[in-house]
Amino acid sequence: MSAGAIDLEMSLMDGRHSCPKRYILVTGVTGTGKSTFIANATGDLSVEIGHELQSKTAAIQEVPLPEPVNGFEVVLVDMPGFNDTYEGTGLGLQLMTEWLENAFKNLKRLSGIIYIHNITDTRMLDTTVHVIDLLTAICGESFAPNIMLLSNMWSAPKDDREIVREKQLINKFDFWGSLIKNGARTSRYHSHKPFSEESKVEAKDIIAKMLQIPHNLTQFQREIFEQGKLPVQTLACRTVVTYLHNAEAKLNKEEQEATIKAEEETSPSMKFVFYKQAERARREKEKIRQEWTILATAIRGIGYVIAGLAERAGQHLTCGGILFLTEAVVEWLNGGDLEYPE
Ligand SMILES: Nc1nc2c(ncn2[C@@H]2O[C@H](COP(=O)(O)OP(=O)(O)OP(=O)(O)O)[C@@H](O)[C@H]2O)c(=O)[nH]1
Ligand SMILES: [Mg+2]
Repeated sequence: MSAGAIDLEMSLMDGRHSCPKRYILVTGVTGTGKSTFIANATGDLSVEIGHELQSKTAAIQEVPLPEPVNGFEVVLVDMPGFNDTYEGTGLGLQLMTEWLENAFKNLKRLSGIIYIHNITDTRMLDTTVHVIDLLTAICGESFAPNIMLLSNMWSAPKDDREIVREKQLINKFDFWGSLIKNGARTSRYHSHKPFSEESKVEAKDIIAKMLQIPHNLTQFQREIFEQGKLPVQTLACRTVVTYLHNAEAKLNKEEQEATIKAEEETSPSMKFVFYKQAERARREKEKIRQEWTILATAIRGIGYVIAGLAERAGQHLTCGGILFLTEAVVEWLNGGDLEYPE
């Protein structure tokens, strides 16, 4: 943004604020240290930090920094973490997209998104890859320079395996590679001592780097407000729908295979093991159904699409179970033959 634009923005202020305001979203998989980063940066002791396995932040919280950074008043937005499984995917999408819609309407200027990754994680889970896909879908290519991929929880003394992992994150296209190719930046956060001066200075340096880039609109905001799409028609929603659909198809296969093995097995102990596997797949599928319910009620337009498709196909579609229904939704979202229900 030009100096003139900043001057204009400042002249429009209501006097309560002495400098322009910028928002920075902090997101990532649950438990990676989003709230800790925000608490360290702001010194706000009321930010809830989780020390148990369960996700801690359940709602979005906006936390202002006590003093300006590089001439900007900064508000950090604590996002609930995406879970290690598909649980919470619908809610995560709902909260983030609702915040982005409201931000656009209320002229909240988004400087960028900090995506936190725990460098001690030894494996990239499907969910972690999905969260990056979703972030990419929400942001789009033109917002990539506003993304900071931040690794934290670095060991002291240095552990070479973490450096190797960082290289993989950067180089693999499915991980951070494609975002970096489009201009996303990376940084490390070492903060070993929560609320120490050192961790505060480090967090502020990262925030200052975010503020060097002009504020921007995400792809989701452009799709809704510039292209007039419904949330259900956005790339973000399509990404989640396809993810849930694929996860459900995989579990269906697992359940069927385990059931067949259990029936064919002669050893009672192995029979038991296979029945347990089938049971686990059924329970996981139940969680996906709950995510569908959340999406159907939360994402404007999706309930309408599902109801319309079900009505057009009549009993046939609904009798086949949710998988068949989601196949129809996925096909519709991906521009298949099915037309938008009348
Ligand atoms: N060693 C180390 N521990 C950290 C760091 N950041 C966070 N933690 C610990 O990680 C745990 C989870 O931290 P939170 O900040 O609550 O994580 P979150 O990402 O906000 O979690 P959700 O809100 O559940 O998504 C806490 O026990 C923190 O003390 C870090 O940089 N280094
Ligand atoms: Mg949190």
